[in-house]
Amino acid sequence: KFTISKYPFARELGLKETNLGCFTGKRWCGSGKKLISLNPTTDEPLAEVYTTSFEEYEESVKNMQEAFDIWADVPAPKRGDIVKQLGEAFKAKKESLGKLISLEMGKIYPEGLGEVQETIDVCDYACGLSRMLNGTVFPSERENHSMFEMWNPLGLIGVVTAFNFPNAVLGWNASLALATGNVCMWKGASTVPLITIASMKIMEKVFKQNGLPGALCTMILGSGRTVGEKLIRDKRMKLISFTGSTEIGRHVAEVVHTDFRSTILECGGNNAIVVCEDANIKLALRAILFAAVGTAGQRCTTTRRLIIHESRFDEFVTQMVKAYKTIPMGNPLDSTTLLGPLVEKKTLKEYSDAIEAAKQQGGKILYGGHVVTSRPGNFVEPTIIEIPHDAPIVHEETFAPILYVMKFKTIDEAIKINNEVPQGLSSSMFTNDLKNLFRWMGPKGSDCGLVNCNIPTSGAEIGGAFGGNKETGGGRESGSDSWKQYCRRSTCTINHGTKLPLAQGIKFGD
Ligand code: UN1
Repeated sequence: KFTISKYPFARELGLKETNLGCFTGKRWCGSGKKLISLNPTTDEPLAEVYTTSFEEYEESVKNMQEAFDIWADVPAPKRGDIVKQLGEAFKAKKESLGKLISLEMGKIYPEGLGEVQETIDVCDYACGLSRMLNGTVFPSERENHSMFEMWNPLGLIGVVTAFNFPNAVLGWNASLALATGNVCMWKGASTVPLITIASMKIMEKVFKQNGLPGALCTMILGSGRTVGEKLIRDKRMKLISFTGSTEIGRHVAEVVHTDFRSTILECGGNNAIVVCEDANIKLALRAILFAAVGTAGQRCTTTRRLIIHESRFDEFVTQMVKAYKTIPMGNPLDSTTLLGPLVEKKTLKEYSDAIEAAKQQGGKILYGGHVVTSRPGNFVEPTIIEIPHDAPIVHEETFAPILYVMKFKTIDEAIKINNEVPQGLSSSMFTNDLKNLFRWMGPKGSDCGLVNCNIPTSGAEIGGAFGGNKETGGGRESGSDSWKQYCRRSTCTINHGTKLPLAQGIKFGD
């Protein structure tokens, strides 16, 4: 009754009709509840997966402790070389994994490939970084004293990823965590267990080939508050990196911060594009199509609000509606498709509820607004709604291709609208005017973690720090100095003299 075996790429990735959903570092098992992976395009069951039990969780943590003992002593550049090999292993499976992502999650194949490329790139980045985990040397105010900073690994780290980037977000976290000397436990989303298992198998092989413990990265699966809750509550996990809803992110923050452990939170976004009077409309249109419709509106970075200068509004919106009419919807594995399905059935209701709320709050549907019932799968029409900027629904994140459009008169008004939502992930302004641009990027500008100009809100590169402010959670992943979050910082002061001068010149019993 399961269809997974008919896909050669899934067989190549070692997937079967029945799969084990726990890798303890030493063995594959799964004596927890059974999950069924569904094809979001056809509703067909792809395969069954046995999730992780509490005993298997415990066994995995023990193996991680042993693995950390070995791994922390491996010189950083050697760790970097292993991470580089992970990147190469993902590269070798890029096409098959890209297809699997498309099949199980529903994003179109070019985006599936792009996601694996993100993992490959960040592994490369982390390898380079492994020779640059530099601490600073400070001049000591005391004679014959040296002072510097060291960055040591935290130890065991929990990484909880979402369905929408089932491979890349693991890539961002595992690459940096491993390069800095940590070991990870990965919990993938329960809607995409096959991608999680396939990715874990790729990494397992690299560890094995290098004679390293498999528990450098373990993997658990579970739905509801089962092993995931155990993971976030586990004091042995020094850092929890969580990607998902603001609601669960808040719970993670409460649990983890109570123990003074750390978090990297990447929660909801409510990203806006501001189209200025002088904007290059052609460019803006293309960017918005990618960012609002791409991944069926299921990126944290998806454009959800469009703030257009009143003088360009009618012209721009007319062109948008025209473009929306031509978006090919269908099987994400077909090369002509641009809009695939939503990940699961329950999101269809979230989509229609949001449309209903928008209508009640003064929204006018300019395009779309319906769940597609003429075919199986979780398809919805890409939707444009003209609505006041302060309608409550506009301030919520609905994980679907719904774009709210609104007008502005002055740049400061546009920035105010951009900043008035509780989330703060990504933002972009289309302008060629330096005055607008520097206002946008300056102290009174966009309050988001990603502040762009003339590009989409989505599709960030791995080299910069990725993450957002306010209810987005404040964490930063991937590039820049994000690696520091996976380390404990030690300020080290050494007296290499024979006297004991005290700081601030204090005399104490001299
Ligand atoms: C996410 O949606 O959780 O910037 C991650 C982007 C991608 C990553 C998105 N590079 O859209």
